[in-house]
Amino acid sequence: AFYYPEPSHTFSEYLLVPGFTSEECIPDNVSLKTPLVKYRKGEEDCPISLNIPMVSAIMQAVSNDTLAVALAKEGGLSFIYGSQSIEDEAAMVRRVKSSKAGFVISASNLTPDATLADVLALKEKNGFSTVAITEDATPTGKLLGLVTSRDYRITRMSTDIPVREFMTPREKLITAPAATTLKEANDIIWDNKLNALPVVDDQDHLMYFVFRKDYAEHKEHPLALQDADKRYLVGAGINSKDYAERVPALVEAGADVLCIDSSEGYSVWQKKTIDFIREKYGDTVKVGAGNVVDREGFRYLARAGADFVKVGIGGGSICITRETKGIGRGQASALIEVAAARDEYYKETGVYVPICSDGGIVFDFHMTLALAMGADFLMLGRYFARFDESPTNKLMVNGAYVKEYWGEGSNRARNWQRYDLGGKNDLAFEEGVDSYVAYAGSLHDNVEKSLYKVKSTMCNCGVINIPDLQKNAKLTLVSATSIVEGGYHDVTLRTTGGGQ
Ligand code: MZP
Repeated sequence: AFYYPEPSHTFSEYLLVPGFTSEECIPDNVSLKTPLVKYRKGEEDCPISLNIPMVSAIMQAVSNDTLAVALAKEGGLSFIYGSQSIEDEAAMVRRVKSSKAGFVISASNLTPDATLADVLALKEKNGFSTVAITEDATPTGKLLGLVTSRDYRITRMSTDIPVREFMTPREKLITAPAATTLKEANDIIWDNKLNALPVVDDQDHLMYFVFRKDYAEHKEHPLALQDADKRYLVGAGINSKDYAERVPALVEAGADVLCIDSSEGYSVWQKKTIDFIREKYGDTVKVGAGNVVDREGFRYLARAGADFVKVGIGGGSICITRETKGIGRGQASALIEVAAARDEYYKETGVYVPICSDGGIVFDFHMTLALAMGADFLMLGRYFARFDESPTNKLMVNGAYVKEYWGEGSNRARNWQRYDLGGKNDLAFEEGVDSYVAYAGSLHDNVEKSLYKVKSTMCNCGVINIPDLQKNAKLTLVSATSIVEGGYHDVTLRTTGGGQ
């Protein structure tokens, strides 16, 4: 047998050592943009990237269409759970894709006194070409005004002017009713010298924009009046058994990316699944694979054509795989080795295959550690299960609100295909538990707070983007005694609270 020379470690055994913080290292300057799928780094743009490095777990208790829309609004992505019928999963994907993304800047970010410079910063950061300002800061809210690319030119004069000066007043806005064809929209755009035409429903609520540029791109399809690349991004879980039926249904429903959901991904079944997708769709359908915990597992899946690779076995909060089967590896050690394998593979081939750290994130600082250790993005289950938007019941237990959260390998989920090795179905055994997690409120509030902490830590480390964090972070293992030193100690608390 092969024995690893070092014990395997997990996140809480590490700390980041600060780097030099320069003037530019402030949380507002931090970009959390990160690649989701493989690409030739340095030669082409990543075909799908995320604005925040968070995806939600492929689990019944986590990723339905409601959570998917909420997370996509923040710039992340959900993988709709695959342990349901093909029709039901495709319907969830369809519901996410038919939600209107809009281009709305939250009112909390954009007060009437905000200056054009503030809008431009937000426009740049989010990649918007037009900012719509609505009464209640939602895509369907009453439209108050627009700041379009045309206004941008005024910046040559000054960027200190309050934004309302640049907003087209509601009464003067040219809008089109929902039934407008692309041809008609185009005529309105050109006749009025507009950059963008807001299309409104019969109650005058904003539905989407038609851009001048879009017309040029879509003029061959005059009836395809849709705002296409501005829909919410959504992913979907698949398995290595019914992929021949499930994949076409999800692709047809509009899933942007798929992921083979398996507890152990270093297997020929994953390659067969990817082969099927490549044969049928070439590279147009993106698919992640996993989970693996070492270099060999990563290389196998990268060579098999995976668009990203998920890392982690046995570290999930509801997971008992390590206790049941005795397999797995400390999440930090797994991640560090796989990140090195990804970089090695990139040097050899020029192809950067992003990796996702899946499971075991308990505290917000674990997120920063995982990114520093090389993760391109993180998959979280317990974290999202706590929020209003997750699909499970909110209950009062012992005087406190909780949400239900159960593993895909639990009797409740009965997602046996996630663990299937071709054995007898009636001998399936549990690898997950059915549990409660403390209810935590809305996804938006929590994600905003968690990521603010991540950004602050990155500033302490002297970096303002994820690639620089991965390159420059200094990490130290900590002894058991210094972990004690890291919490409060030798004092008696007057109040309870705090925590993450
Ligand atoms: P966590 O964020 O709750 O710690 O972990 C979520 C991850 O645990 C999922 O993305 C998945 O990889 C894994 N998982 C889901 N169900 C089980 C199980 O029942 C499991 N064992 O390990």
